[in-house]
Amino acid sequence: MTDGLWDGAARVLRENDLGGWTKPAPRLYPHQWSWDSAFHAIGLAHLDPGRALAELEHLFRAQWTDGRVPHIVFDPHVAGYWPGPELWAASSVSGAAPKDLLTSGLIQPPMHAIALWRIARAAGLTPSHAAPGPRIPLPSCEAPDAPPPPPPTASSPRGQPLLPRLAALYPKLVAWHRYLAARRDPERSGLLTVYHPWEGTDNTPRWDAALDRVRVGELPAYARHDVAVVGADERPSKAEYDRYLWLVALLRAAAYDDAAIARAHPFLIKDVQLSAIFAAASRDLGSLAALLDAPDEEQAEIAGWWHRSGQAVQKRWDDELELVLDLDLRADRSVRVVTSAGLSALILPDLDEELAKRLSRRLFGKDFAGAPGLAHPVALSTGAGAPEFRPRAYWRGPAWPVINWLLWSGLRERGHAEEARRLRSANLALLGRPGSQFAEYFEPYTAEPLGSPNQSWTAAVTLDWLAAEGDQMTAPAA
Ligand code: 9WN
Repeated sequence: MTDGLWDGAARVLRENDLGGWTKPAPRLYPHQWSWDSAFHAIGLAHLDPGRALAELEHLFRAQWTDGRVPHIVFDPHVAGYWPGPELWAASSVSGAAPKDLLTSGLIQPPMHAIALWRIARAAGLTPSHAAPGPRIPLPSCEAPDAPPPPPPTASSPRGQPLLPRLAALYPKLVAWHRYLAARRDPERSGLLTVYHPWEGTDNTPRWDAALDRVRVGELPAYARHDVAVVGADERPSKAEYDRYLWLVALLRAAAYDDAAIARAHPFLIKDVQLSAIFAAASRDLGSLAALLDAPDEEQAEIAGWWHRSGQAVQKRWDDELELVLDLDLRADRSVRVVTSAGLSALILPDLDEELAKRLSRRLFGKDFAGAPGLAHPVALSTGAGAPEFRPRAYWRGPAWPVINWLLWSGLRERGHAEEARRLRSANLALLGRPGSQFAEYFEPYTAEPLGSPNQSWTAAVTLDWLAAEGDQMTAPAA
């Protein structure tokens, strides 16, 4: 069964491979998405570290000169996808967007350094391996405005040794984290701000109250691609979609300028999950910096990011809900909604052990993996007891394997081995059921696969779970 699951997951990544990058899903998502690609790289690292690196190289070719990594890099060969590049008009409104590539103007969580560090480890580029070798000169860490390198071909750069390629990517990651630390946190609070639901877990109820306050202006008529591919009951409503589009119109009118957005945008939320991922990714960026012998000041700057965000996320702890909570800047109010984002502090590198234990109990408690009646004890995206809970609706209840992977990685890294084993086993049992099809998300009581089948990041985390050592799988449910 394990071999079949491994082969199936590898096949999904192969079939969604477009030659150096991977589309998230065969029909629903035909372009390159930012945090998806980082997860793809985590899975691909087990199959071919060079190909995993190519995934990130392709994405970072579309990095803006201000350091931001766009949440979508559009494939110009795809017709009929909406909303496409014309909605964003990125390069016509912003001088920071690349001129030769089509991108969105939003971001997604910075999983990339986590992926790159895992590639380095999978390729055997550990510090002990790197230390005796020649010092790799680091390119400048300024935001990149040099012309992009040529696309990969059979012999170049994928055939090249990995360390120089990793060294070439590293400064782009530093520029990306610098963008996040400065522009997405002008207050230097350690908490990063999102401007739009599409900057991570789209339709989560965490955004409901802030979206309710958005007054939608004149919008051109539109026909959605998503509801032509997936059932409308699983996707955002028309009222929500109108608000998404209106927020894009405002961001476009602000030319995606962070200072202008901070002054006037109606949707500004300090996102704990984004900030926790930033902290964990900055720790891994620090490991890469040490591997590459980056200057001391830069290593200190990187360490400062993960300490600051790690502390800030822990301060968002709410004793009553036993979760960390987002902060709605416009309403000056905590977002008191029970979702898996509230558990994301589990991935913080310097999480207080007492808090870790409480979060772990919460994860396995009645709102999440311990909810009565679940087909498999996996973490739900929205708490089963929350008024917003809807077991079939996108981020409003279904179980998402990638989010489970994130929580699992946190448990594992802090040495909560038994809990990590339980979560991994439950997820692999769900993914190993006949007909699971590496779905984007799952109805948690029936295990019905929902969203897109053959979702690349689901396949990628399956590979990583299967490759994880020291754990025994339980048999899949009949
Ligand atoms: C919009 C690709 C992306 C993920 C997001 C997920 C969903 C897109 C959509 O799919 O978002 O960006 O059309 O709903 O919410 O996390 O990156 O898999």
